[in-house]
Amino acid sequence: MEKLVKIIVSGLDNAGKTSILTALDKKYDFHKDIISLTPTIRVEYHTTYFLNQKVIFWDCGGQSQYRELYEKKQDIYFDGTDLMLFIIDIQDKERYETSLEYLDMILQHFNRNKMDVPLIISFHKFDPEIRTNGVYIEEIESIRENILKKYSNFKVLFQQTSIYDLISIVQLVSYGLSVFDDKFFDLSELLENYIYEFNCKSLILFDRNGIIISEFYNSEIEPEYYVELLESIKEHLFLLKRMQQESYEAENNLITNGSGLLSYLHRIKIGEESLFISVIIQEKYKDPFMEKFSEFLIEIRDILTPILA
Ligand SMILES: Nc1nc2c(ncn2[C@@H]2O[C@H](COP(=O)(O)OP(=O)(O)OP(=O)(O)O)[C@@H](O)[C@H]2O)c(=O)[nH]1
Ligand SMILES: [Mg+2]
Repeated sequence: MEKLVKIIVSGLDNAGKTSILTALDKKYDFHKDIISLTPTIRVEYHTTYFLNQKVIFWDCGGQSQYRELYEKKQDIYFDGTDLMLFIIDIQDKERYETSLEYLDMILQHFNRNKMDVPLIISFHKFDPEIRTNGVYIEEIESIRENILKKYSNFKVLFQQTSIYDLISIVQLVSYGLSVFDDKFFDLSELLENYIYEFNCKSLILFDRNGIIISEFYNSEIEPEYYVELLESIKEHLFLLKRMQQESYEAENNLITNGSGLLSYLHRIKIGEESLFISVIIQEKYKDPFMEKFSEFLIEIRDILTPILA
């Protein structure tokens, strides 16, 4: 039986909801499409698959007339929600209040109906150039604390995102989707063990759409590797698209870049599903890594097979 997952994406107009979903769909070359976006009229539906689950994103246009409509017809819009992504434009200071009032309207509906909906709240437009700006960091922290205090009965995760940081967008959705199955916990434990076995910088499992199923990063990533690490992961997102094409025969791809890092992408097939393992590692650890990799593949298959069955 196919499971249907309903994800509500809400937040004020101009917050960046449709941009996030467009970036997620396209993965590359999405900037052109985002420039030409117009405000969403009522609700637009985006469908994707996460492993064997069909996921429908309800992109709820945030202009005031639509917010009023959702408030009047709460059951039509919010019932059956499995997860809510709430997007706050961190650069739109004047409207933090309005944004939080909108959040409150929805959460009160969930409360009245005893709906235990997990939430992901994203501080969006946290662009690379403002990341070190103390003012934004303080604002984020204070909004976060208030939300946690006020809605302690909800399971809330926070994220900072920007369309100029594709990984942050991929992570936003990945966290959300993995709340649906406890087996993801075993997976993350396995990755944590192997990150130290391999001595690698990052170990990520992507589904065929480039959504992160599970990921682990080495706790000691030297600053000089950081930018390159993110670049290599981004390249893996493009590469896995190419590896899906008929003409791409190889099951793996190994690239050495100048600075001594190796990036390795490996496709595994389980039933009908293709999944991708991405490893970024220093060149000097390559041989022991290659020796242990087949053992890792066996273990990861053992965990994934029942999830996909
Ligand atoms: N600086 C910056 N701008 C962004 C980012 N994400 C989206 N934008 C811009 O924000 C504007 C609004 O984006 P939309 O995605 O249309 O906003 P929306 O939340 O869907 O708005 P409604 O459909 O009216 O609810 C666009 O001009 C985007 O280019 C971001 O991460 N950083
Ligand atoms: Mg929109």
